[in-house]
Amino acid sequence: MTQKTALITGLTGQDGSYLAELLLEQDYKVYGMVRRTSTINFERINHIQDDIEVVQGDLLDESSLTELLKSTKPDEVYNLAAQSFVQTSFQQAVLTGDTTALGVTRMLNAVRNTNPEIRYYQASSSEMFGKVMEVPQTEATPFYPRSPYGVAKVYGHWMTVNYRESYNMHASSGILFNHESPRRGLEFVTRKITNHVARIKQGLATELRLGDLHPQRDWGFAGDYVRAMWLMLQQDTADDFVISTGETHSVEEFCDLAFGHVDLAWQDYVVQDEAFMRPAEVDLLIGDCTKAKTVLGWEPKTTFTELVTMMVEADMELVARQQRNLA
Ligand code: NDP
Ligand code: GDR
Repeated sequence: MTQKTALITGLTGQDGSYLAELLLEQDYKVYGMVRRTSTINFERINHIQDDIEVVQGDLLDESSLTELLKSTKPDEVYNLAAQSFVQTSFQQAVLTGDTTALGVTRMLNAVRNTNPEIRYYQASSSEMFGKVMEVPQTEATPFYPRSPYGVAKVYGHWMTVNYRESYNMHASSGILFNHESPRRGLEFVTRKITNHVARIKQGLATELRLGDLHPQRDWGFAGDYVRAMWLMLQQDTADDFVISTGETHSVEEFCDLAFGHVDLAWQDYVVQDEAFMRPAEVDLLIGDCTKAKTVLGWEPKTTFTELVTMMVEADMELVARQQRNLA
């Protein structure tokens, strides 16, 4: 069998690193696109850097994408790159639109103009459901985004559907609910909590400042979710799939479990801070992934408790290691 080639955008992000690992396990030739930065930011991919080929490109520059597709000749493109932080999207709405929305069109154009046979994965999001129109959310639930990020993702989703229908491209959209891991960025609420739990437990911090504790999210493990991305591109027909756990928990519940894991009470440390409140909030997300279970044979493996425990323990180790290195 000939070796398959994949191009991942957003390689340096949480999902890019897990997806690259999965594709290497499947014996793919993996190219990972990174944008030019003044300092190299390969923390999440250091351990696999020798096995993948890092190539330069930027979602803001279509010709860079076209050139990359010509030189790497992928069978599959996973478009994970985005301005992905919801809070920042309120302050940088235009940049978020340019990257997270128009970036999708640039990549779809590059695929179409280079080799329309390439299978394409678009990283869509449960944030598109926003002010939810039904509970739980499925592929048929209407969208009602609540942030510039959510609006940008709706655009990217529909462009993916449109290129599939207009040009017969194998373009799939994965509507992924929140997925976390020890590699999650420190500004996202789960990692912010687990990292502070570790720092508080080890005497390096005394409080954790958070915004609204009531929002509920359907939180899964990123390592489980990248498998769903890959499965979508192995189907004969491209389609859209909700990927979720079917369980929802509040930010407060996450705090309770994370602090409780190291025998602390969150109420003693969490301080509410207006600075982390959003102009419009997404109060409740819970996904129904029946279609993915039926068609892809995918289901999540990691439970909520396992996820929180894994993240707290990883941060406990990380903080201890950082302290040893400083000593
Ligand atoms: P991260 O924020 O961890 O990673 C985003 C990646 O995009 C980084 O590699 C970043 O590079 C890259 N990037 C940003 N702007 C550009 C640009 N202009 N050109 C090229 N690369 C760029 O996100 P995740 O890994 O968590 O998420 C992956 C994708 O899935 C995103 O599209 C996100 O919106 C979406 N998503 C995520 C969910 C989640 O819960 N994690 C849920 C649903 C959807 P750099 O390192 O240089 O900043
Ligand atoms: P989200 O993730 O917006 O769902 O987007 P995030 O972890 O940022 O927020 C989750 C919920 O927690 C509330 N919250 C706080 N959030 C942050 N970041 N910091 C805080 O201090 C804080 N306090 C309370 C938020 O208001 C929100 O309700 C993530 C991203 O990965 C998107 O890219 C992805 O598409 C969606 O998940 C699905």
